[in-house]
Amino acid sequence: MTKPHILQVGPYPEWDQGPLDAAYTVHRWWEAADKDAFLAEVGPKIDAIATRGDLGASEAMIAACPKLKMISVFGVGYDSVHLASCKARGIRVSNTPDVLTEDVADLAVAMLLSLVRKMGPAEAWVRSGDWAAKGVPPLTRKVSGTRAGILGLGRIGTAIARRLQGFGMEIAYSARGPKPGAEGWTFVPDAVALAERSDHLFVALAATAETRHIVNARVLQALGPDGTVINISRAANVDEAALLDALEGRRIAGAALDVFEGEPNLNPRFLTAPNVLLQPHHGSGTVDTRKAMGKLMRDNLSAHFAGQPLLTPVA
Ligand code: 8YV
Repeated sequence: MTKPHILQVGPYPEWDQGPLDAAYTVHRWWEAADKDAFLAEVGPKIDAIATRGDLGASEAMIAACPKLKMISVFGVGYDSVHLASCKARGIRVSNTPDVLTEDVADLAVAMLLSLVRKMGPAEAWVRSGDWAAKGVPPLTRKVSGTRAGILGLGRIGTAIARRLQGFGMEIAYSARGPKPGAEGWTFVPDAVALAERSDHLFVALAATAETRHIVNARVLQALGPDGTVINISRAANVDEAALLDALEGRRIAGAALDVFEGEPNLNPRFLTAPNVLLQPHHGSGTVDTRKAMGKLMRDNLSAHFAGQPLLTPVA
């Protein structure tokens, strides 16, 4: 029996690559020197696409694969998959939710603490000899007992809120509507009102056309000079130019970011902006979680080719 043809958009860890190569004829798009020519050659053979949350599958890529029936995303975010094309052609799409929720929420809280308690500058203070030469570093700000605003109370937003309760923080959130099970947390209808009542604003939204730049100049002004932004979702949810202006103008206290427009090539202004914590989109980046994501990505592919329902369908 011939093996199905898979278009693989980006590299996976070896523990995933081996099983994929064993089960499918894998065409490695990211290794192609001329990607258009590569797609023109292999596209007609492709039965499924294996991609990642950060890479997706463009409209052109999908159009180049007339036999395509399924896209399996290694990641919870599928905003980079051209869903309109998938819906128009009945192409099934899966992602890898739940298995990464805890890791992403853990990193969001770690980023908050590191940013506000200035752990990066404090380590530089030790390493540079300033501790011996100048004494204790500048004082920072307390995190426990402050006010958290969660933009998007989905799986990850909820996990962040539960962690922050342990710090005695007052939790408010903005979503399409009040969430069942969020008793004790305050629902706030829009981002500006949420920012007005928050010290630390967590961006935990799925990226959609409606959420694009939801964190804008007005939200940042409402957050104020003692406020911070923590983004572990997608860069598209934040107006980066407005954020950089607010950081450089010290109109907010700081930002902790795991995602960037154009990543991994971020806006160079971030490299010199004051009080910004930069992380390389590794919210889900632990061995345990990436193994679970890879297995779920592969299990969705297997279910598809076995004619079974997808384990975690999005479309
Ligand atoms: C990506 C993510 O999958 O889950 C997501 O949507 O953004 C990440 O976990 C990451 O790009 C892995 O390569």
